[in-house]
Amino acid sequence: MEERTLIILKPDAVKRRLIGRVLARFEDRGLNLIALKLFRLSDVDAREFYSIHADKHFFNELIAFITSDPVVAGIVEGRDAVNVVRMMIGNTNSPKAEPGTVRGDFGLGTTDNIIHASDSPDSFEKESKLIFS
Ligand code: FUP
Repeated sequence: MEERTLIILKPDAVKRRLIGRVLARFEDRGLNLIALKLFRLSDVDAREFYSIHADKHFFNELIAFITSDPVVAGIVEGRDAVNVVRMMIGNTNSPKAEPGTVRGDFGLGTTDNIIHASDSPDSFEKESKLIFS
């Protein structure tokens, strides 16, 4: 099924100059980038974006990290895009991510794990409204 999903290349990916290499993986996989922007996430938007994690012990660290430097947000379209992209990015905790996944090849930690991707079509709808409104 043709689907869309949202990706965010986090500040660690941008700082380490990995934008092109990470985006190329999705293009190589036959997915299409239909929107792309480089910007700095505001504190307010970051808190809204991660509001589901507001009561978690790592929330403040996560907000500080994601707002620390620019990010690149994109919308990726293709067959089963939500699941395909989630499989391609790998485990949240980079040291546990399989080699061949984005986090398994480039990620250093759990907060600094290179990339976000929507975990469901519903999440995509909410996230893309916030990021690309
Ligand atoms: P994911 O969907 O793989 O991005 O992971 P989660 O929704 O479980 O986590 C959301 C964000 O919280 C991830 F970017 C990683 C971050 N996180 C931490 O910073 N510390 C933790 O202990 C767990 C998650």
